[in-house]
Amino acid sequence: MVKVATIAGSDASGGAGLEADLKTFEEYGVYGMAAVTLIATMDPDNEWSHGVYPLDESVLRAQLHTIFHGVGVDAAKTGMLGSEQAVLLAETFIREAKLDRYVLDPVMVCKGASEALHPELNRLVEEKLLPLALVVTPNLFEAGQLAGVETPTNLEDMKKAAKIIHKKGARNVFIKGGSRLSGQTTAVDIFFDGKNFNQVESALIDTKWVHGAGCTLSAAVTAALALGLDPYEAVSRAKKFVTYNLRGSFPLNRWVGPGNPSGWRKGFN
Ligand code: PXL
Repeated sequence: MVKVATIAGSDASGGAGLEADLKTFEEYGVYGMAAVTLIATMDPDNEWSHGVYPLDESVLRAQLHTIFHGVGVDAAKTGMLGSEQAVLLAETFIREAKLDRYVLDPVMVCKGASEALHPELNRLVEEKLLPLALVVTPNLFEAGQLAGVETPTNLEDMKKAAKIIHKKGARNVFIKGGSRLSGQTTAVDIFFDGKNFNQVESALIDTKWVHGAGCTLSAAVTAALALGLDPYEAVSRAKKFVTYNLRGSFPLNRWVGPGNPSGWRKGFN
């Protein structure tokens, strides 16, 4: 059985974070494990405002020991890390395992939360995790932050950011422009392997309340890499998976709607 792990936060509402990752792993037919970095809560009495509760370093270390030394992984991803210690622990375990198939989802924002999360960690993530990443999956804001440039608003700027991020050590860069790119009639993302750019286009879907799409995408890339797909194939497949995921989404309450990881097999196409 192919085994994958997510090192990420738990989203109590179930639409993002490690919950989205595990659902995605299941759909890909791989065995999923999770090391919980923090617990994210949302308050229905206060306009769904987010609370973030990091777990103790020792708790995360014990989980990573179970996963990496007790089971072993074919691929892993990191999502929301939330603390310096979590970044450093993820780095140590991934490096010591010599894990080639590592996907960095540099989660810096959350749908429904208006502010950038943990901006003080950006430098550390860039220094410690970016050089280990086989694939990094920033959205436009995260790409700007990782590259040290303004948030890209067009394809040219996305390409410039991708080149800088590649130079900083990620072997493959997938920037999600999606519906937020100006002047496009499709959702456009770009993939850069250090030599060539590929444009990945998909239908524009109204995602005003869907959250967890970024987690789902990076989880899908991780599972596909574990199954032996190359990075570009893994990303292209993941985009299709997320398109179905978004088409099958539904409202949970008046603030959020999760994607639907089983969308691809329920005919949402
Ligand atoms: O979608 C970003 C995200 C990642 N990880 C956790 C989250 C969220 C957004 O809610 O809660 C744990």
